[in-house]
Amino acid sequence: LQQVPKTIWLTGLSGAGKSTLINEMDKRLFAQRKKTMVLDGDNVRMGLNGDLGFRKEDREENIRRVAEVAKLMNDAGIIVLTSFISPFEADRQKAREIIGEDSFIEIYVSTPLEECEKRDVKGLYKKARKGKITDFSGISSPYEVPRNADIVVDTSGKKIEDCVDEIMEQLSAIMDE
Ligand code: GGZ
Repeated sequence: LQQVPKTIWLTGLSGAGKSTLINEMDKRLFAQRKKTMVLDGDNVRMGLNGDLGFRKEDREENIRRVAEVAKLMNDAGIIVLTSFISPFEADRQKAREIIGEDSFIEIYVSTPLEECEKRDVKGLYKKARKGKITDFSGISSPYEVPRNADIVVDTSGKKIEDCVDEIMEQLSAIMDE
């Protein structure tokens, strides 16, 4: 019997390492001949969710649409990897309900704010501190720490390959259950 494909849902602050992790995970799954799709701000907020910003209601709608798309893709046999801050517990819970409890795997990328802000790859934290960007997660908008995460990973001071080794090991245990 073919197992139902999962959605692997990454949540965490901007700069926590979600996209880097997910792209490496995608490569590993591809090497295992798995059919995958990555959903992230770059391919979703530009198109499908181009009408949405970063107010609470916009994030809620962002996450709801992503969850609906992930569900459709899972139904088509594709493993979905998502990389969104998804800062609100209620929105993540709703995504879990849409996708289905048995298909939803939540990974909390727990890299602390101080480390994300130190990295500040895109200079967004600096702008947020100056008030040039409003509603910025961790600064001027909340990030609610996940209570139901299946896997937790902090990327501070670690090689990405090592983080992904850990994740893949835990994932295969969960997916073989
Ligand atoms: C948070 C923002 C904001 C605000 C722009 N708050 O590091 P990035 O740049 O590439 O990832 C962040 C991305 C967050 O979009 P998500 O769709 O993941 O957010 S959510 O799940 O909460 O809907 C950041 C950029 O967009 N960005 N303004 N105000 N991140």
